[in-house]
Amino acid sequence: MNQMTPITTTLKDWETDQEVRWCPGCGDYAILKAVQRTLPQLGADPANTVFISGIGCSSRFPYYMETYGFHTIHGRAPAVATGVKLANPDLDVWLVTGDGDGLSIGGNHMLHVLRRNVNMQIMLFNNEIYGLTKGQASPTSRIGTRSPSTPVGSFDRPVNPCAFALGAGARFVARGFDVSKHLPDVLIAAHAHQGAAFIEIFQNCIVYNKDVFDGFAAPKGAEDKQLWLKQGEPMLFAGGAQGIALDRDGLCLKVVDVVAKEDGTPDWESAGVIVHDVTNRSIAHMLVEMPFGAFPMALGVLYDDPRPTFETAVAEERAKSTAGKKPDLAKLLGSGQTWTVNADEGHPA
Ligand SMILES: Cc1ncc(C[n+]2csc(CCOP(=O)(O)OP(=O)(O)O)c2C)c(N)n1
Ligand code: SF4
Ligand SMILES: [Mg+2]
Repeated sequence: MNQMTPITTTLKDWETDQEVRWCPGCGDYAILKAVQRTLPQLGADPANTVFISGIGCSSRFPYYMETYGFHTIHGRAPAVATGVKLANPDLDVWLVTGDGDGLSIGGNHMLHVLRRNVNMQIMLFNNEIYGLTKGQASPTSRIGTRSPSTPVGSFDRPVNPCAFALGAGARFVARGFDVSKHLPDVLIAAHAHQGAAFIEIFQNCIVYNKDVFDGFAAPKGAEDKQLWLKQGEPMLFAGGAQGIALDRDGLCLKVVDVVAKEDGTPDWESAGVIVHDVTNRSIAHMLVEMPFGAFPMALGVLYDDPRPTFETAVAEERAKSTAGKKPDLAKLLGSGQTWTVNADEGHPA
């Protein structure tokens, strides 16, 4: 995020008159609404906000936000967004990408925006498929996914977006899903973070990969399947009947049962349940790798530990290298290997 003077807007101020081209029932609609609901809470100013995307259904997002936007080229949103942020560090930059755009053709660009720690919010809509091009398997498609490009089922190992982000050096990693009521809180935390804030948003592609996240996203039984992490709070789920503890011998996480105290509150301390510390990078690595099924899905802010941003370092470097010097364009152009073309003698051989 940037330092803004908060202004008052409503959800309506962020809506456009553009015809929305997503399929009816697509999870992208819910994410769009969550963002339009969150920006007024942040005091965001449309005149100072820009959404930058690549190519894909998800990347149509900037058209539907009543603010500045740039629908760039496939996989290159991180490069363009880096340029925008460097040109005007006061802009509040949001990057929108998909699992194909951000982790297939744009994987390399994603790596660099994260390791450089350019100050922006990065929303990766993960539907585990290439939606726009009619449902080919993507780098996040799970093994066995049948698609036009994998007719007998995908057999290459999928990438875990949050593990990728941590591995690339991201200092903020979070997860949410399209229809979750907690998504605005995740976006607010991302915006508060100074630096590249990576948010994986599970998104239902109702046409080409329907309901693949139902295992944890379906309302029925959600309490048992979702672990919403909160700074300073024990990692409890299933209504407090289960929690996440550290297996100190195996150096890994484990699910433990939690018994209730006499007053009905969960006795999580006795069960060894861990308290969430967003600055603990080792635990963050374990949380993003927790296999869903044996574990609940870890959601919310998994990791948040800021470091100096790229644009601050660039500005400092510029100030240092130009300190005490007066810019002189003519001198610069006349320096080094230069020669004079004499009209009488013609062009030098
Ligand atoms: C250079 C280039 N290669 C390939 C394409 C075709 N293409 C467009 S979108 C896309 C994949 C998008 O997938 P994803 O980022 O997951 O977005 P979704 O549609 O699922 O939201 C591909 C391969 C392209 N537009 N440009
Ligand atoms: S193809 Fe899938 S991701 Fe694209 S708009 Fe339709 S439902 Fe949404
Ligand atoms: Mg996709």
